[in-house]
Amino acid sequence: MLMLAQNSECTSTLTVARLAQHGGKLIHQYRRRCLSVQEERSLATLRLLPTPTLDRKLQVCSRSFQMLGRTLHGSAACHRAVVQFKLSDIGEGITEVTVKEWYVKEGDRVSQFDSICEVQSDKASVTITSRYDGVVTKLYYDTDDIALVGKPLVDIETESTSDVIQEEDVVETPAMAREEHTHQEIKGLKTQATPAVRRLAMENNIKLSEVVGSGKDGRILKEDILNFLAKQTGAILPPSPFGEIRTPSPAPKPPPLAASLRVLAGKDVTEPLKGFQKAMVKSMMAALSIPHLGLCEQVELSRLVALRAELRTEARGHGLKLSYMPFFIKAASLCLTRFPILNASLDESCQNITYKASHNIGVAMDTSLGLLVPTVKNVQLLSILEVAQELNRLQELGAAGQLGTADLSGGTFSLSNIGSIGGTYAKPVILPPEVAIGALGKIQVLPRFDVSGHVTRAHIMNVSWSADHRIIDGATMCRFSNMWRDFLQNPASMLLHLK
Ligand code: CAO
Repeated sequence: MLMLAQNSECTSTLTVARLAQHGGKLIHQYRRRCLSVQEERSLATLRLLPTPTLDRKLQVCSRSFQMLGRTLHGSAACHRAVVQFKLSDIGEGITEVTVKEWYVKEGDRVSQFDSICEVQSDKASVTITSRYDGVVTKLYYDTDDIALVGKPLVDIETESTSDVIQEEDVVETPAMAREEHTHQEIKGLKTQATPAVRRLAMENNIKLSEVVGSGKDGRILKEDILNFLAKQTGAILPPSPFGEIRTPSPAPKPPPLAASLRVLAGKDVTEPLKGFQKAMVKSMMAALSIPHLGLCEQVELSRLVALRAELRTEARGHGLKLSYMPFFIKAASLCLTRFPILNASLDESCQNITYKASHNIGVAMDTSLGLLVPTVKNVQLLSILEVAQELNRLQELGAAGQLGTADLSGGTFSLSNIGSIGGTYAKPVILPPEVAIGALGKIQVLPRFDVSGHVTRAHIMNVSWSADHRIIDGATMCRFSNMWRDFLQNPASMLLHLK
């Protein structure tokens, strides 16, 4: 009771307007809940029932109330400041991005980790999230504008304490987010939360491992702590005032209909190259400087077709789609172990070759944003099922237009399965700094002679290899191709080499 009285005193120092704005409803509900626990306690005492549970509830309730009082009191005391939220360095030499979509408008409230906008660099699509609680007062760009790294993106009028204001602006991709926030190892699991959220949890004796994070990648937010407390006390929290702009996952982007419609209407349309198109220009111009060696081969995949049919049900049991790609990728990795020069890079002055230890196999992917090449990392360490799992993940991200820089960089060798769309032959272009790539055509049922000279049905796929002829000769490419073909024609033989 004494604690409640102190807290009531504390809240009375807040102005009515502030209360309305910052959670008067919340306080009211907590107060009501705490009082009802108190009433429950009195009733229990009257009925001579044991009260330890109620006492605990009351303690927890008081703690939450104290915490709320502190938070709101702090808010009342702090001054408002406008923070210019700048677009930070995304890395990889990126200096500008295209603003694809705003998730906020001027006047919207944001809290930490709310998505502000989606931008597209020439390497990846990146979600920018807020590090501040406050109100967005200015957007510096319109959709489709080019935003410059280091320049202001939005202004946010903050209502937080000064230690938050001093924090650096943040640009976040799913992968970078993991580095940006502090981690806590708990029984092999990592919990993600900002120091402020951790402090809140600590002050209320809450173990982060017991809280389910509702932020991106399971990150624990301030609200999760409040909800956790509410569950302990039985209080009902009001809906988040920031709920309407919480982390929207961008829907697959429709094709740019406007331009094509205008073309259909008989008008020429000229528009600037942006994002991934720009990146394609850059990497393909760089590829032009590579003398390409080409080699084509036919692969008889009847055994693989039968094997996949057998294994896909089991993969489905693991919640995975098992296509042919994981076999193609794993076979390529086994061959790269034998032919490391195909998993290498040549420096710009053509003086040094670097043989890469990791087999990071890029997979050309037809995504909602166009052609991208995410990489399955360290294939040499993965089982076929693990490759399938990673490919499934990348495909899901690709379909949602959410592939980040980490998934799109670091490739050491590539495969392009144009056959999944229906192409029979292709002439793949090497993606520098890689030195080789394979294009896979569609698997067709065609007549072939068996060993006794009888015509049989066979599943045939064309594969076309391109290699950097400055460092790779035709014989090496051909031996690699033979080995890859043999693994897939007799997939059981891969077993002997799997670790
Ligand atoms: N021949 C016949 N069928 C094929 C096939 C092929 N070469 N490749 C895939 N398939 C089948 C799959 O087995 C799957 O069938 P089921 O539903 O029966 O399993 C179906 O086609 C769809 O496969 P998928 O495309 O979802 O998955 P995947 O692992 O085979 O391919 C990916 C993944 C990312 C390579 C593919 O989706 C893709 O984007 N391909 C286009 C690549 C591209 O654009 N290349 C050009 C680059 S240069 O501009």
